[in-house]
Amino acid sequence: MACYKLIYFNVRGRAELTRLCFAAAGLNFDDVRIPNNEWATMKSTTRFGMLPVLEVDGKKFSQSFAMARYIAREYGLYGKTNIDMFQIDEVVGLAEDLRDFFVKIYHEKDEQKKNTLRDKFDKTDLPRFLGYFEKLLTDADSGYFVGNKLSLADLAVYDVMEYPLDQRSDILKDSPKVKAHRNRVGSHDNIHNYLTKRVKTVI
Ligand SMILES: N[C@@H](CCC(=O)N[C@@H](CS)C(=O)NCC(=O)O)C(=O)O
Repeated sequence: MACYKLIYFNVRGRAELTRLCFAAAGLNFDDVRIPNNEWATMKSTTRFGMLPVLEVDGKKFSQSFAMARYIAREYGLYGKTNIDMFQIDEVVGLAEDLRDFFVKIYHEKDEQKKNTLRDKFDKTDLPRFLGYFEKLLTDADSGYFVGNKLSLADLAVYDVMEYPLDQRSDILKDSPKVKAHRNRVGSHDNIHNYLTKRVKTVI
């Protein structure tokens, strides 16, 4: 078994999907969280000046989706066929499209623009994507996005819904399949175990 060290800031952000892959696979990994005030001195020591960095047996890798996919492939979370992988990537991409909307809101400094974006997110963007997720789960008809077992796709949707749900806990009231899916993923033994111990952060 390889030795894994995942280095990121003390947020879910771009590292959480990989953390969830480790959790789902029941793997131990060194979850290193760099305090913001240490980053300036550390930045130049990383290959691309960014986090997350994943060390596999001491060898360093970058790019959050490359690492999540690597772990997913290693531990059976990436389907069986190329078409499964295609579908998984499609869902992961969709989840990231949704994330782009709220990341923009999170970073907006102008309060008025922030409120306008938030309103659009609540009334248009989020319902639109929940509709897509609902339809995908209906078509898959297995309780999972692709095939009949947990994959990177399920973890990506679980992860992307965290921030919107923290903002408003009732957003899944008209999305029964997404809600049931969320409960299914969250009650997966290894994931449940990880979530109960996870450090609580805003993003
Ligand atoms: N495409 C990269 C983007 C990484 C990235 O933007 N990391 C940000 C944190 S989310 C970062 O390191 N920011 C600090 C900096 O650029 O100095 C990935 O997905 O890993």
